[in-house]
Amino acid sequence: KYLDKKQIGITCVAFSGGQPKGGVDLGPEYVLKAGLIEQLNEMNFKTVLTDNKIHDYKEFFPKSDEPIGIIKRPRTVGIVNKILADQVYQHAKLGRLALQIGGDHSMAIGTISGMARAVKERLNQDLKVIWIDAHADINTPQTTETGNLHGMPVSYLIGLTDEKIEGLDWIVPCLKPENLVYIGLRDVDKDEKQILKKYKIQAFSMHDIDRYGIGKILDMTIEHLSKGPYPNSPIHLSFDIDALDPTVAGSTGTPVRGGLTFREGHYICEALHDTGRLVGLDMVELNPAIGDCHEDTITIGCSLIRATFGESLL
Ligand code: Z70
Ligand code: MN
Ligand code: MN
Ligand code: MN
Repeated sequence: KYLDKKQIGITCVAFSGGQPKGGVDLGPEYVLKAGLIEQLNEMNFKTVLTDNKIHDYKEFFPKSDEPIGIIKRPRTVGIVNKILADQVYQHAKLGRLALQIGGDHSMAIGTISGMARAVKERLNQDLKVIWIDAHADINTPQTTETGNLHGMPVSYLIGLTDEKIEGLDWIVPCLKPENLVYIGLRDVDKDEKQILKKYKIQAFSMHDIDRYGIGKILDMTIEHLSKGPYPNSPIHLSFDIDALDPTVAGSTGTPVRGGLTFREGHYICEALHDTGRLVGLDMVELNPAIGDCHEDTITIGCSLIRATFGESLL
């Protein structure tokens, strides 16, 4: 009965401009082809697909986009995320859950900006974010070694840089360091480690998961995000599929050994569903052009999405 009323606004972000590898823009197409919308409808969700299509945002791309310093495609990544923020905001302000399928992780600049804006407007509360990833994606334009913006979205969301870069200058910091928790980290750059320490960001590495087990890690995560004046404030889950072990989901641009198992990944989604606080989900970095197991990776992406929206095991 409760699920009857639930609507999911789905935005398909066929975008790869935040990193150099082709194929991550095919993620949404493959996820839809695998039957995700039918599966969500089967769970009694009404689904609304943004602009009724898989969006490549190419009509908004600038004619030229030379690097600025080391930063690659700043204007393209900037404009796509500006549009995406509005799309997510439109769903969220109507009370829909927001699901974004990627696409590279630079898209979280838009998804979280849009969701945070809606939560501020509707509830006057700050959005909380759980970031599942092998990487911290918190480089600044000053610390990045690659210039790839999918390694920097968190620094833009928190507002770690004052430098105004053309295309990215619209971004309004919307995430407080204390409202962010990482799970799954194992490939963090040296400067990123300094940033995590400096801002006292709650980060659970694979080592922590080995030590405490995923159950306790989720207890600690939810406890951390229940501090402050609004213990029940909305949570956005940004899930980079490379958090999973490459033997589980290898079709992704930057696989890193020693990741989450199938069950650990699903447990995270199930436990967050059980909080009743989830408002948004990004499922990103699915790259069907990489590896020989893209069907598994896509199937697991769909399964993680269903788990997040409450598919029960019993
Ligand atoms: C590195 C960078 C990254 C994903 C690679 C890697 C970041 N820290 N993120 N793959 N998904 O380029 O900043
Ligand atoms: Mn990522
Ligand atoms: Mn990653
Ligand atoms: Mn590195």
